[in-house]
Amino acid sequence: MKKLKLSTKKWFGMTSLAAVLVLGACSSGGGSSSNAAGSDAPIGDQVGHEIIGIDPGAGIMQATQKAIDDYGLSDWNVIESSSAAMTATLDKAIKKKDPIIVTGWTPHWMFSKYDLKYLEDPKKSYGDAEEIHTIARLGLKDDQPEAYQFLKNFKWTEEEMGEVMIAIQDGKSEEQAAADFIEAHPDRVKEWTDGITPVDGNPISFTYVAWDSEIASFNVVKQIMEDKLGFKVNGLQVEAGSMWLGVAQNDNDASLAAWLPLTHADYYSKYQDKIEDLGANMTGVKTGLVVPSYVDATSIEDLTK
Ligand code: PBE
Repeated sequence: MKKLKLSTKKWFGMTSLAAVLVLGACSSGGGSSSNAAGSDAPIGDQVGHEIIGIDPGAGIMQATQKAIDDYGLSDWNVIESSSAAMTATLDKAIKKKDPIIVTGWTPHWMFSKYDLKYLEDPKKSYGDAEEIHTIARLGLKDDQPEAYQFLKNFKWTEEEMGEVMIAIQDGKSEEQAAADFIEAHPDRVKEWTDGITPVDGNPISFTYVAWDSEIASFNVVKQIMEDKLGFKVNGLQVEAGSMWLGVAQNDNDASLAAWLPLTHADYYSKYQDKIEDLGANMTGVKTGLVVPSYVDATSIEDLTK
């Protein structure tokens, strides 16, 4: 039994070695994180000219296309994936100390789990002072003034969101992480709910995308609105386009995940007359290209080398 296992392992080992040799012989650069080019090779060769992206609807994917144009990186590819797949790929690369470039943003737990840095962006392809806004459907103010008032009041910080994100990343359920946050911050919850008369089970629906930051904000707001204000909250996890469209079409009441002015500029210009912008729920947020700090590159300009 033991012997059989060993020989199976050996066989697989040989197969993958053969695959590597074949790949090495016939490809001139591919292989996202193999570092076959050696650590003194240009960063583009080290990572096979690949940037690990997230879901195609995310604004950061459009900003990355813009960076490719702005910095003349036409030989680079942005790999579509998802928030979860991107962080899994990053984790794997870091365990092997392989070079890797991902699309990243703050707030995000990955900055507390790993030693990472943003590549400088002198051409500002990723914008400047970015904020996360709450948007609501037209008419929410009149139909559900209590919900409207709470959403107007809800503003938090990167550190606060970080507590929730990190707890989820460490294995807590989304609900438990939100409940713990609420218990730990009674004064904040009171500020946001102050003077609002609780309702009797009014339904309210949010759209959000499965980005780690937005999973955190939705769960905290859901739980405060249900436990302190008597709402019945529904959350629709959708693609970025549908997140905006649902609110613009009046199918859903609000979203906490509008990154402005740059990241969701296209969605904003398309839907601005059909939604109400309730203002920032968080300021000082950021998007860009992110690498482990052991990667030599310091600026997006270095990717042209
Ligand atoms: N993000 C996180 C989103 C907004 C929230 C930066 C990945 C994006 O649209 O790119």
